[in-house]
Parts: sequence; structure tokens; C-alpha cells
Amino acid sequence: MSTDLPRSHWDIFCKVVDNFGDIGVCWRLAQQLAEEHGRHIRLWVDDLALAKRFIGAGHARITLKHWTDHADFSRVAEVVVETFGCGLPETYQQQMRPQQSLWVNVDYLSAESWVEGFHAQPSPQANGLIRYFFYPGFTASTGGLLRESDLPERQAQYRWQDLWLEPAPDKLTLSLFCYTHAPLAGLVDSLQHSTQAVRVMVPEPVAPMLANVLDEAGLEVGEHIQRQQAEFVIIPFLSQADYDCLLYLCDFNFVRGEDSWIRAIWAGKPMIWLPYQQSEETHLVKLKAFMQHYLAQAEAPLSAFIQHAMQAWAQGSWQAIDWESLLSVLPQFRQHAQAFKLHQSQQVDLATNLVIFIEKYCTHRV
Ligand code: TRH
Repeated sequence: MSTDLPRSHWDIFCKVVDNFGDIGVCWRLAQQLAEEHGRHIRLWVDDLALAKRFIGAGHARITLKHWTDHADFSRVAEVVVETFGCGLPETYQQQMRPQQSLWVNVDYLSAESWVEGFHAQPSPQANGLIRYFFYPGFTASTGGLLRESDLPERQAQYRWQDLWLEPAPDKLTLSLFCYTHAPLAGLVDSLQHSTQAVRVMVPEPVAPMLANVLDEAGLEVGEHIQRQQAEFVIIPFLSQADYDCLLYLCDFNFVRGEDSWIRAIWAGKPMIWLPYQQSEETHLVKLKAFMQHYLAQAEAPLSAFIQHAMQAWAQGSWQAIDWESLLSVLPQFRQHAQAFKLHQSQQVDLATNLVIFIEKYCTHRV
């Protein structure tokens, strides 16, 4: 890829609020911009230790930078991406105007309709800079979703053996990534009494919650716990690539937040999404908007069962009937997840949209 492209140097700013979503999204975006669009990226992260653990081997065209109050901001990039409204350092902003840097804030994903009205809108700042809103989303009037162009080829390669795990052909395999407010005891109970035997892959961060529910002192990576119809397997925190593989290989995924939610869509398997909990129950509004979009083409009773289950999972009222209802429509749910993935894949991906937006803006700028 040429290094002489105009506007090839980009800075991405990332503040780790909590969990892994902030760095997870930033890392995927940085990789796609570098890999598919030949951009050179400096990724500024306030929690460098977490970023290093998350990123592993890194990428040749991405430089990880520690964002501190005393960092050297003397060189600014042509394109500056703020993520999730994390702000930009004052000293950095001062350099942006003479350089005519472009400033875009890539915000949180939501299926709510207001997103279309705000996407790509300018927001003039007191210091003369213009900050553009860039909203990810599910429709053509938004910034789209992060999706690698070679995803189908990657997915065709996925094997359980690559995760050092054995397939369980006689069981339904689930992955379970959730927050502490999820009604885990209700889910565990419904899985123990499931009419179909299940194997549940539990990533390390969820293990303490599960240990609590199962009344175990602690659960270690590698442990298998059999409780009636349910086998729980504690797995390590995987690399993003391996986590994608896990979601693709499982029959059913419980996901959360922002990035695992999108990845579950690309996995094309039945899924239950748990939004990040917000004040004034904003997360339930986000959930409703997503369900309207996700289930627009789904017929009854599939649509009703999925809605009931997603709401119950988010509101703490999950019961055995939710699981059994989903099991009763599993073949239709599979078809639906595949169809939704296909439909959503027709949309231009977020990294490409961002590059197009920057180029369009630049050609019109006076
Ligand atoms: O970790 P999260 O809860 O992140 C959240 C959300 O982004 C939320 O919207 C935001 O406000 C908050 O952070 C600050 O869930 P999310 O978004 O799914 O991010 C998890 C990341 O971790 C994702 O990139 C997938 C990755 N992951 C792995 O790489 N390996 C694993 O084993 C697991 C379980 C996840």
C-alpha cells in the first residue's frame, strides 16, 4: 500500500472508560483503516497497559501511543478521530487549526432513528475548529458497522481446534458474555433444565459471576462443570480474532455492549444482546430500537419470543420459559440470523464510510 496517499496519517484517541469495548472498537477501526485503506495510524490510549494486553502482536502501520497530560502532542495528524466523545487534548487542538486537520467524533452505536439526523453533521467549536459527528448505525443514512472485507474468507477457516477446544456435536454450544446485572441465576437454572443438552463457553471475566451462581469458591480457566443438562466450560479471555471464531462456531451467543454485539451479528447465529446499563434506562430504549430493526422481517412467534427473551435478559426477569421458547423456534432463529447478517452486509462498512466522508469533505473544503 502506498505511503503517499493524501491524508494518510490519522490519529485515533481512545479513553478506556471501563471494560473492553472502547479499546475493542478502536482497535478494529485502526486495523481496518491500516489494512484495507493504507492509513498510518497513531492510536492514543489512556490505559496503555490494557491496550497492550488487548492488542497482542500489534500491526505494522499502527503505533500505540500513551495518552497522558504530558504526552508530546507537537505533531498532529491530518485526520483526527475522537471516539465516543472522549475529547481531544487542549494542546493538541491548538496545533490542529494551522495544520487544517479534520476532526471527526465516532460515537456509540445505536439503532435509534435520531442517529440518521445527527450523522455527518458539523459542530463548530469555540476555538474555530469544526468537529464532525460520525454515527455508526444499521441504515445507509448512518456511518455503518465495522466489518472486515475478508470476513467471509476468515469465517470459512474457523475450526474449534484453533481455539484448543473440542466440538460437542451432541450438544448445543453457547457462548456467554454478559454484565453483572444480567439475571444469570435465571439463565443457569433454565439451562440446567433445558430440554436439549447444552455446553456453555464462559470467558474468564464472566467466571466470577458464574461461580457465585453455582455456589463455587472460584472457577479457573480450563474447568468443566456439569450441572444436569448444562456443561459450563471456563475459557481464557481470547484475542479478538479468536473471539470472532468462537462466536461463529457456537450455536447461540449471548453478547453485550458494543463490539461483541456487532460481531454476533456477523457470526450469523441466534443471539441475545445485553446493552451496557445506563442511567434513566436509556439502554432499554436502545434495546427496543435494535429489536425493531433486527426483527422487522421476522414472523410471529419468532419475533415475540426473541423480544421477550431480550427484554427479560436486560430487565432481570429471565425465566425457563424464555429459553424453552427460543429452543422451540431455533431453526427459524438460525435462518433469521443468517438473513439479517446478509442484509446488513450489503451496507458499506464503517471504516470505508469514514474514509469516503473524509475525502468528500476535503474535496468540498475551501
Ligand atoms: O467490554 P464491553 O462491555 O464494552 C463496553 C461497551 O462498549 C459499552 O458500550 C461502553 O460504554 C463500555 O464498554 C465502556 O463489551 P464489548 O463492547 O462487547 O467489548 C468487548 C470487547 O472484548 C470486544 O472487542 C470483544 C472483546 N473480547 C475478546 O477479544 N476476547 C474475549 O474473550 C471476549 C469475551 C471479548
